[in-house]
Amino acid sequence: MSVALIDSGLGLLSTAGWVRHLAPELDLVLLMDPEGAPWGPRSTSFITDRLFAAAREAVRRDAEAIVVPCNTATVTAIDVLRREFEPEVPVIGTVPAVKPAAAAGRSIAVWATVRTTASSYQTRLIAEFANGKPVERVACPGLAEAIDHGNVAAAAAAIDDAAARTPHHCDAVVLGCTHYPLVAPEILRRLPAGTALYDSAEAVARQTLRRLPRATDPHAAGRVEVLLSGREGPLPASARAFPVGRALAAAGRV
Ligand code: DGN
Repeated sequence: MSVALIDSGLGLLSTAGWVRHLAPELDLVLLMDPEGAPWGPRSTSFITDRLFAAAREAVRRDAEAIVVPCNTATVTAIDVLRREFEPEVPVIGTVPAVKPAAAAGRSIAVWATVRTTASSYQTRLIAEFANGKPVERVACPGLAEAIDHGNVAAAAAAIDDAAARTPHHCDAVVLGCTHYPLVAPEILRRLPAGTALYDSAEAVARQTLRRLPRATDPHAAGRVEVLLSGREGPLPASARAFPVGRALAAAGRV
């Protein structure tokens, strides 16, 4: 059985890594959009069009579930995507992990793209789960692109900038862009000792497995395929800087 994961770029890796870890029998199609990335600063119609193009391609290739490991795309267009593809194909989105951070009683800052930071979706999420506690919203312009391009200096500068705008009383940073867990060690190094990071990758992977339309064959050996703006692979070289990128590349020989 095949599951499609859609993001503008490398942000999908952490969720794909979790899906593979939990269910190595699944085939994965990783759909990235280097021609349209980054999605963070784009318009609603642009993001919706790119997301739909990728989802249609995934269904054409017989994907039986569509995962959107991208907060930006989820807060922008998950409802219209669901209306188009469900119930035939389940659609699983990603939102910042405010709920578990709030449940742990933390003082929270959410780091995310400009679009996610400004979204009413995030406002509703905070209202629903933060138990009335204030949540700081810290936009991180340029960080997802720097990660996609393997630009270590630009990523470090974007992290420094976001850390400087994160109030000291926050003892949890929710990584509300799926690219950011890839540089979690660098982020932690720039935050006060004891700060906890939260992300959604494992929860989204587990939710994906719960929503699969049928049982998997536990003896199958899942393959990993890559599509870049609709064309077949390879996995971008910058992905191999991360352990999860190397593991997925080995699984798919991509
Ligand atoms: N990975 C995306 C997210 O979770 O919001 C951001 C992608 C981008 O293109 N900026």
